[in-house]
Amino acid sequence: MLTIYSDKHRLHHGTELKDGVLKPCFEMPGRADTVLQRIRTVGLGEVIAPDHFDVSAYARVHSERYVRFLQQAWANWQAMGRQHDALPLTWPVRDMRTDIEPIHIDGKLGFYAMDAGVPITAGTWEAVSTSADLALTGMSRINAGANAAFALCRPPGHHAATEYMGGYCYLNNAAIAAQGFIDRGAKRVAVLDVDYHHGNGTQTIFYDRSDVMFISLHGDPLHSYPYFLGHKDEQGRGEGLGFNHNYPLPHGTDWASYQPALQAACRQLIDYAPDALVVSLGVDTFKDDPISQFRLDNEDYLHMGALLASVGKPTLFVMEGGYMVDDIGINAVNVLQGFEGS
Ligand code: 6XA
Ligand code: ZN
Repeated sequence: MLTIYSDKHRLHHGTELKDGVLKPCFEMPGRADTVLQRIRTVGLGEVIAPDHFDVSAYARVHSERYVRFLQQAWANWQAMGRQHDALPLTWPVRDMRTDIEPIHIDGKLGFYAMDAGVPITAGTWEAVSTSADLALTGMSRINAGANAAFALCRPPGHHAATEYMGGYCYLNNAAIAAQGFIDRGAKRVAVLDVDYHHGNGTQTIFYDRSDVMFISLHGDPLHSYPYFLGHKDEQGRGEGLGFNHNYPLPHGTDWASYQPALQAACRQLIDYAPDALVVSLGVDTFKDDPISQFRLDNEDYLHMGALLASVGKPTLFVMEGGYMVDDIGINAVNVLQGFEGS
């Protein structure tokens, strides 16, 4: 399988507020390096650099002012004489105004963020825009006839919505790619999110639409991040009603209980008959993941790949979460090999 990769992900490496302490993000450069190394070890296929896309491709799913904010945030932060990573501290919660964008950078950061897990550093924009370009390049290869491709995106994207970042995500790579398929003539596209965390950003972006179906299997938001979205009764709205499907699953979910949910999701995908499938591929469902609570094991990811192949559609895999244990390389590549081998 073709992989799209760039070293530019290394330009983004920041700190997050976790357990009340400012720490290096779990979302770190070594993740992509480990996955790439595994791709080379098993000889998965060609690894290519991304094409360059205009920011207007990102603004198909994000607002223009949000994209501009991401581009300018580090400069605005530095202009205040600050050296450390930019992080939000104040948010517009219930009953506060969201119709007026603040001018102060601290106001802007809160306005455009859902949490304090999205540091902005000197290299963040270059890394996140390149990450989106990886997904767009994979989309464009599939559009030109490839059956599958893997965009080794870092930073990830599925928590980022039209106008906010969160959970290590800035631009929603999977959503940008899904929209790219539509913009090139696809009638229907599906996004299946198998990351441990609900893809709140992707869900929100497509919630009112029937041309992009969103399905997510994830830790129940009653107990797991992002907490405020991802319940079963979220089924879409207006035109989009019936085109959003959530499978919240309990702590400790292993393959025996994960597999039936994935099978049901695959049946929904087959019924929908999309022109292309985008898989938000997080492997933080692994039993030893440091921040998640499922119990999938190495070989389960091979079965996952085979099940995804049974949908029978051109498939773009987009890397999401999965944290720093050596197995993230094995697990991500097992999905891709399982997909190809079936
Ligand atoms: C809170 C946890 C962020 C989860 C990120 C993730 N800082 N999303 O893996 O898929
Ligand atoms: Zn995750």
